[in-house]
Amino acid sequence: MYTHQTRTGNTIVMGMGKTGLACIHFLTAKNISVCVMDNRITPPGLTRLKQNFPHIPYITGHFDAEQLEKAAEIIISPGLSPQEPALNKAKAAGVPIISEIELFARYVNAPVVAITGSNGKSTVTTLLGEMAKNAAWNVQVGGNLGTPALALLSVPAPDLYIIELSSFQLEHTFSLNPKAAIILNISADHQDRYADIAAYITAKQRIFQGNGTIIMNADETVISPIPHRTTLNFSLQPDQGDFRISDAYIVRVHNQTVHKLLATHKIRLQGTAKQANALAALALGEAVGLPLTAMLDTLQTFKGLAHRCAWIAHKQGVDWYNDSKGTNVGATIAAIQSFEKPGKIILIAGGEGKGADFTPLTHIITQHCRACVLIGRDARLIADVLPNNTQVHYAHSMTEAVTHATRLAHAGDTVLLSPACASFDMFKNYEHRGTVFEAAVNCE
Ligand code: UMA
Ligand code: ADP
Repeated sequence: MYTHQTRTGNTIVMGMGKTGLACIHFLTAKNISVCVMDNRITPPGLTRLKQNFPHIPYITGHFDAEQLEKAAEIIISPGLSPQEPALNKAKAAGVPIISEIELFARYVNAPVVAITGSNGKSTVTTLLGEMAKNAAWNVQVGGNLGTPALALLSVPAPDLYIIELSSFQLEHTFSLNPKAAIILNISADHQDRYADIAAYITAKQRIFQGNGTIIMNADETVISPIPHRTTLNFSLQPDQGDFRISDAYIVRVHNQTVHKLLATHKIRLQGTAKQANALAALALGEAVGLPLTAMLDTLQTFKGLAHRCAWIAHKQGVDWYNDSKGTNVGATIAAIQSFEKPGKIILIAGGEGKGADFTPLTHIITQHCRACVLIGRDARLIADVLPNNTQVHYAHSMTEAVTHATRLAHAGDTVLLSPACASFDMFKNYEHRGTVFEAAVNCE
C-alpha cells in the first residue's frame, strides 16, 4: 500500500512537456513549492514555463542528482525512463517517485473510467466520451489521448472522467481506483523501454488497482482474471463474453439469456478490431451506468479517428488508407486483417521499431500483400523477416513511397500506410506522418 510521504523539501517535476506543465500549474495553484528539470536543452514547455510561471526554478540540459536526492517527492513524466541514472540515488534515499496520474488519483472528485491496452485506447476513450455526451452526461475526456488528466480536474465535479492511460503513466501510479478499468488487448510495444513483454504487461495490469469493475477481453489470454472482482468481459467469438458478436449482431448475454443489441452492419466502425472496440466501450458504459440507447445511437454515428485505418482516397480503382497510428506490430496486423483481401494490399511500413520483433508480420504480409514499400530507420529489420520472394521496395521519403505504391497497385487493390513503427526518425509524430502521406496521395 502506498502512503503519501511527509518529507520536507521541494516537489520536483521531471520533464517539461505537457505532463510537466500540467503538474506545475496544478501544484502552484495549491501553493506547493515546486521546481522542474528536463535533460533536454530546450524542452518543449520551456517558453510556456518562463511566460506563465516566471518564479518557478528550473534546470535544463541535465538532471541534478543532488537536488533530486533531497526532494520531498518526484513527479516523473511518462516519456522518461524510470531507469534514468539520476533517479537512482533519489530512489535509494527513499524519495517517493510518482506519476501525474497518481496526483490526479489523489485529488479526483468524480468516478473514473481508465482505459489501457496496446491498441485501440484512443478510439475507445473517444467513443465512450461521445456515448456519455450523447447521454447528456458532463464528462471530461483525456489522459494519454492528449490533455493531461490533471488538467481535466474540474470544479464543480463532472459526472465522469474518462482517461486513456499508457503503461508509462501506470508505472508510478498507486492510488487510482477506477469505477471501471480495461486492458483492451496486449501486443508487444515499447520493447525499447521494458526488459521484456512480461514487464510491459505488469505495468498495464496496474490499471486494475482498487475495487471497481474490471473489463476483460476474453479473446486475450495473457491477462489473468482477478478473483472476487466484479468483471464484465467481451469477445468477438459467438460462444463467450458478456458482450459478444453472434450471427452478425452485437449481443449482451445475461444469465444465459441473449439480448440482441445492434446489427453489426449498423456500426460505423467496421473490421474486427474496431468491433472489439465497440464491445469494450459498451461494457465500460454499462459498468458506469450509461444508458444503452445513447450508447447504441453513438455506435451508429461514430466514424472513428483520423490516422486509424481511415479511408482517404479512391484513385484509378485503388483505395488508399491512412493507418499512421499503427505504431506497433499488433496494430499493423489488425489493419491488414481488416481488409480480407489476400494478395491485394500494398503495404507502406517502417520507421522507428522501438526494439520490436517483426516476425509476427511474416505470415500476414506473405498472405495478404502484393508488395511492401519500406521507409525509415528500421526498414531493413522488417525486410529481414520477409521471405526472399516478397516484393520489397525502399523509399527515402513518404512522397517516394507513394510513387512506388501507385506504380505497384492494380485496380481493385488497397494501399495501406500502417508502419508498425514510431514516426520520430522522419516526422514530428504519427499525425505529421499521416498528413504528409495524405498530401502525397492527393498530389499523385
Ligand atoms: N524527455 C526527455 N527528457 C525529459 C523529459 C522527456 O528526453 O526530461 C523526452 C521523452 O523521452 C519523450 C519526450 O521527451 O520522448 C516527451 O516526453 P514527456 O513525458 O515530456 O511527454 P508529454 O509532453 O508530457 O506527453 C505525455 C505523453 N507522452 C509520452 O508518454 C511520451 C503523451 O502521450 C500524452 O498525450 C501526454 O503526456 C498527456 O498525458 C503521447 C505518447 O506518445 C501521445 N504516448 C505513448 C503512446 O501512446 O504510445 C505512451
Ligand atoms: P492507441 O491509443 O492504443 O494507440 P488507437 O485507437 O489510436 O489506439 O489506434 C492505434 C492503432 O491501433 C491504429 O492503427 C488502429 O487502427 C489500431 N487499432 C485500433 N483498435 C484496435 C484493436 N482493438 N486491436 C488492434 N488494433 C487496433
